[in-house]
Amino acid sequence: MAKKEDCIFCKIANHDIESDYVYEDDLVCAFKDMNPQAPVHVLVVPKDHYDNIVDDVPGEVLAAMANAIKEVAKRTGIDKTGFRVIANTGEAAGQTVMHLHMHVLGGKPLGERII
Ligand code: IU
Repeated sequence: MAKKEDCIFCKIANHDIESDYVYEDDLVCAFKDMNPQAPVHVLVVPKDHYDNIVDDVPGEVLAAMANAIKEVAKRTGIDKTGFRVIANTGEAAGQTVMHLHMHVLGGKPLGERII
């Protein structure tokens, strides 16, 4: 599998650093954000390294991420109450960790929409 040296999410996704995991399969894992912005704030990341969604991400990895979002929603109960999925892409959009990840946020009213 393609890992990137010194990438914190590569380390978390492959258990070189342990985290609070919510879901895992062969291609992706989901763990709790260390600085939660909502009662449920989980990050879904691929185990292989991709900088972001503009990178050459295989369809099966994108499908696994979509399935992981659904599993996270079911396991945390936000499938019933509603949630938001965000992928900050590139520095101008506020991406701070350059390993593809999707934020799954829920468990409270999420306030203003930007679209
Ligand atoms: P961003 O979209 O790249 O800004 O999101 C990065 C997120 O990763 C942010 O919400 C951090 O709190 C979170 N995070 C984390 O959960 N664990 C870490 O070790 C690091 C960042 I570094």
